[in-house]
Amino acid sequence: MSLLLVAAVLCVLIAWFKRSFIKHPPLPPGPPAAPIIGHLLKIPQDNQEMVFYEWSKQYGGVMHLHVPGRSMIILNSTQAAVDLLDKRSANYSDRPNFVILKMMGWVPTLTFIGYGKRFQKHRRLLQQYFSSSKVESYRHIQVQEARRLLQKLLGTPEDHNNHMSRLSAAIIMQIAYGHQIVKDDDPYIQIAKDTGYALSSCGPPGSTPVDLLPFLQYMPSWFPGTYYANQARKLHHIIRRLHEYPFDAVKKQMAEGIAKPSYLSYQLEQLHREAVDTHEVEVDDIQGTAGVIYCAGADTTWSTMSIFLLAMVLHPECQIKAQKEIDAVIGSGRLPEFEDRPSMPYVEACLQESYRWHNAVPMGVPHRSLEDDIYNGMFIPKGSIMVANTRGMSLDENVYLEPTKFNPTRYLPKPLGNAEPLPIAQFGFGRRICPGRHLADASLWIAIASILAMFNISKAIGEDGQPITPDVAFISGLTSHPKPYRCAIKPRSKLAESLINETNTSDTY
Ligand code: HEM
Ligand SMILES: *[C@@H]1O[C@H](CO)[C@@H](O)[C@H](O)[C@H]1NC(C)=O
Ligand SMILES: *[C@@H]1O[C@H](CO)[C@@H](O)[C@H](O)[C@H]1NC(C)=O
Ligand SMILES: *[C@@H]1O[C@H](CO)[C@@H](O)[C@H](O)[C@H]1NC(C)=O
Ligand SMILES: *[C@@H]1O[C@H](CO)[C@@H](O)[C@H](O)[C@H]1NC(C)=O
Ligand SMILES: CC(=O)N[C@H]1CO[C@H](CO)[C@@H](O)[C@@H]1O
Repeated sequence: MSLLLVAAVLCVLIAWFKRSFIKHPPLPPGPPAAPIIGHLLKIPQDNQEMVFYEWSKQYGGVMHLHVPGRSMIILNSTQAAVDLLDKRSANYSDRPNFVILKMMGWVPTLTFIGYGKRFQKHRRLLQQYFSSSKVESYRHIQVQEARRLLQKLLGTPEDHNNHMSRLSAAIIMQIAYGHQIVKDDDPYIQIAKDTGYALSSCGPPGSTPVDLLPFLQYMPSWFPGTYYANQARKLHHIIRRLHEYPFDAVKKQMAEGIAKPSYLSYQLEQLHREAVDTHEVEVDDIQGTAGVIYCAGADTTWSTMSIFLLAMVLHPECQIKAQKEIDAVIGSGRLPEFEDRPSMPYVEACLQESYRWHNAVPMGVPHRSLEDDIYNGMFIPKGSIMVANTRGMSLDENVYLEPTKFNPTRYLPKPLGNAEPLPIAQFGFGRRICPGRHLADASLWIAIASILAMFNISKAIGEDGQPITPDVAFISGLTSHPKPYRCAIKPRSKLAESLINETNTSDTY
């Protein structure tokens, strides 16, 4: 035991000496570090993105932090992220070793797979199914679910957060597993809840003590620092169920000839076809990619919806402008369709501004560098954890005027607007860029346009008769959600109400 500890300390020391005595250009700047433990105690557990953003004002767009055994490079400028993570993507697309998540049963899950053959295989499977042209063929599902959302918001507006969660999950589950949620005791709802619980009980992804000192995973449960390893073992069955349940269900449906078209049924068919000549794609590749679609897609889309709605509560002037545009384009006798999208630049700007104003994934997912590199005269050591601080990029005053303000007009061409660039960081960078971005973007657009067309969103009225202004506050995590807030959601007119009532949302899928 103590031998292992000594070995670990030695490794850290050797790395430190190597860093200190081998000649190379200077590391990027960063706050003062303590010897050996570096910035370990300075990096906060919560709200890291805002702390990094504040530091970047002093230390610039590329910062270096040092924690035992590794270098962290924090990118606050979009330019630096594009230069490194996009343009030199081949050397920046590895991932850190997510020890805890892997122990929990997230194997093989694209988000956590290192750069290599398996990474490429999973990217290919997902990119094919979620390419921008392929995604157009899922539009009927998104339209249907957006309309169901309208009906739910009409019925129980105070439950808006659940309705938005359901919209995101329902779209994903139909596309990934061919499953339509009808009842509240649906097993998929339980799986989704359990997965959410498991993810929120396993510590900060990639930076628990066990992630930093992987030998801890082999220590007994009484050993200090092993808490999350024990959690991971305890929650393992939940994550395996997420992977196995849909897979087994679809396989059974296929055998009975009643499977609906879905990612799983498509890949299973391919598996049978390809099995004859190649064994390249295996069962756990299919389970892993099908699992990651739900996990990477549902929560992120939901959070972005919730950010949009919060912005609308706080900015009635934007809402009125968007509604005027919608009325001018589609009138009041029908609901928005995807074909209307190009005719509505302001609604588009509202969606883009929701991506920028607050980010569902405020620090992206860390990459890891594969080679020593030099950028603008700064040394970036091989194996650095690369953090693209999306939040910092959204708040960059060199790019966005009054960046904390929700102001869709900023994107419109001059003289109407300020011709500021659309945000790009929200979906990540390079070979790791979110493969679900086209799907997410379309789900969000149709939901947002439909809500704006039919409802007025405003502050809820409190018991004292005064409007309640919701806090702009977030729950931190890999995916960050607005803290639950109240608001009023009312149909814009009797006509709107009957239009929602009369929409046929029975199963057309
Ligand atoms: C608004 C919704 C979404 C946001 C904000 C979002 C954001 C992100 C971000 C920031 C990353 C990390 C990129 C990087 O490492 O540079 C990512 C990765 C990923 N996303 Fe999304 N995403 C969303 C929706 C979706 C959807 C709907 C799907 C599924 C169809 C999906 C599947 C994935 C997968 C599989 C990865 C891992 C990619 C890899 O490691 O190579 N995401 N997403
Ligand atoms: C990756 O790193 C290697 C070795 O340093 C270098 O030769 C190569 O040009 C780099 N590739 C990119 C895309 O930067
Ligand atoms: C919706 O909002 C608009 C603009 O604020 C207002 O004129 C209209 O009366 C509202 N409609 C309802 C039904 O509250
Ligand atoms: C819409 O349906 C609800 C509930 O079924 C009903 O109370 C309401 O009167 C209907 N509104 C219109 C305009 O049809
Ligand atoms: C609703 O749509 C379904 C499927 O297209 C159809 O079978 C059903 O008759 C429709 N219901 C109404 C009331 O139009
Ligand atoms: C918000 C902030 O401080 N942004 C900085 C990010 O980095 C660039 C340099 O690339 C600085 O100019 C910004 O001020």
